Amino acid sequence: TSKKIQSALISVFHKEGLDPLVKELAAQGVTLYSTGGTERFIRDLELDVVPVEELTSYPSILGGRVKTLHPKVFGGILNRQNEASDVAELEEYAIPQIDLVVVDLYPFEQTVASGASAQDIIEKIDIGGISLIRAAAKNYRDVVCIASRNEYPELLELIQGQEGGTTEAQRASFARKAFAVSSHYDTAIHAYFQGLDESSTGMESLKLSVEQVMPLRYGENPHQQGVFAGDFEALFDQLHGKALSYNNLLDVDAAVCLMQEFQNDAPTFAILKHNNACGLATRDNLKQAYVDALAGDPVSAFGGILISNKTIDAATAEEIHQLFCEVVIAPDFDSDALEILKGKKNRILLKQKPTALPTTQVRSCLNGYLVQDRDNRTDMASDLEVATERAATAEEMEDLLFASKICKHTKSNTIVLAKNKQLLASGTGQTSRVDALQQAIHKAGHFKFDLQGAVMASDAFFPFPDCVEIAHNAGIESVIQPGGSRNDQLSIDFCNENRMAMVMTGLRHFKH
Ligand code: 93A
Repeated sequence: TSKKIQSALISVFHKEGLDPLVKELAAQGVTLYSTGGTERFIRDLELDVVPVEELTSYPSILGGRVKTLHPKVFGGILNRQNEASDVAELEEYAIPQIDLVVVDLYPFEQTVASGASAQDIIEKIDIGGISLIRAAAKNYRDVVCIASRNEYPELLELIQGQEGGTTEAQRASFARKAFAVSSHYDTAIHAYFQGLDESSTGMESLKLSVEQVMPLRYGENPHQQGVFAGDFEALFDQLHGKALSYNNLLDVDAAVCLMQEFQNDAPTFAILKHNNACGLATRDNLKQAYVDALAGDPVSAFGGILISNKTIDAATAEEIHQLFCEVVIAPDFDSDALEILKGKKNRILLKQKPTALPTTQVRSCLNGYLVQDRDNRTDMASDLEVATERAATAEEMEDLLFASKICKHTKSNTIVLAKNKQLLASGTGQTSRVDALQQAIHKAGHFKFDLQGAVMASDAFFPFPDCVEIAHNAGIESVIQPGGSRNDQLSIDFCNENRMAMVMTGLRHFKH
């Protein structure tokens, strides 16, 4: 059954969009209570409105910090209409029933994002508004809670509808959305304080300043709230495109770490999806590097994150423009390249500044954090130990080191296959190394790569000789791996019997 609204408390920071709703409420004879600015706004529409001070017989005090925080307000919202004692108490204390609460909170996140002073930010922590939302949403059986301007049209439609009111199911749905608002709001406040508090991570290098909380539309999925606590602008100039999402940020992080390995190399282009490289090539010119990176897996590249180690020129941009991609990162863009890439409205273009990333990494774990040094060791020719009778040729050696750099930045367990400084395929995030290899071989075959003479990189040692056997059968002739398994000799023996070259790095590169 539908319940008509007879009284409403309206307290909104942004007044835009409120007119149709309050006009309709007034037309239906709803008693409107309101706070300072909102009350003036409603009065200017020539509608009747009761100042909340009149309801509470108390002025707004402490510069507005306390205006709705009063038992007459909260009693009117929180009472249970099916509880005789509640109803009696309303009567006793002359508390009017409130059926609808409409709040638009102080813009905390926007104030943080604007780089305002700490004092201004603190003042934008809404107390009364969030309490009104929580109270009305808690009492959804009797009260409608509108905690966002986005819900105005829906409420308007309901009260204009045939029933002219709301059902309990509709009020429960508004309550759910209201708690999403309050949860998001408190998460943003928490993130802000976290940033101020060095001891929350224990690390100076991760200290975040006031400007460093970036609101996100949502977390990893639309039903998850999220913010980014970090100084994005210290690392990038965003030249174009929509706001970055949680997943974009993770991909950008993966892309930047991967490309750092190729910083001083010839033109190199990488394409990532779900934080892993699905294409990467080093060439004499950037356009060719892009074309050969794309060839690695043109299917996965759709919607991917692109990164280059050199300024993107028009010829490369023309090629990129053919692809639907989320983000393009480069140290710079030629102006004509920029014009071409701006051809897609949402495409995010990031100019990477030469600022280094922090040397420590943090992630949440159980009820705390895991903190570690970055994996900043890159396998070098001088570190390698040749394990087999046949040494890798100079060309193979280049490909082995090339593959090992990609391997280091791919989710474990991983196997990377490469040839002529092109990523042919990889197996990513598998629970067994054999699965990772099989996946890589399958993918390479799917995209018609000939694996004859290709190299294989593994992020961790081979516990059994099965991987080198499978690799050999696929045409792979040289291998780079950390070594250190008690069964290393079995893999080495197999390589020797089959003229394969194997080098050991002594460095494991798990990435989870
Ligand atoms: O400073 S508050 O936390 N103290 C309160 O008692 C209070 N009640 C409502 N802020 C409070 N509000 C907020 O005021 C609302 O959430 C809304 O954002 C704003 C509306 O103020 P006005 O109607 O004066 O523009």
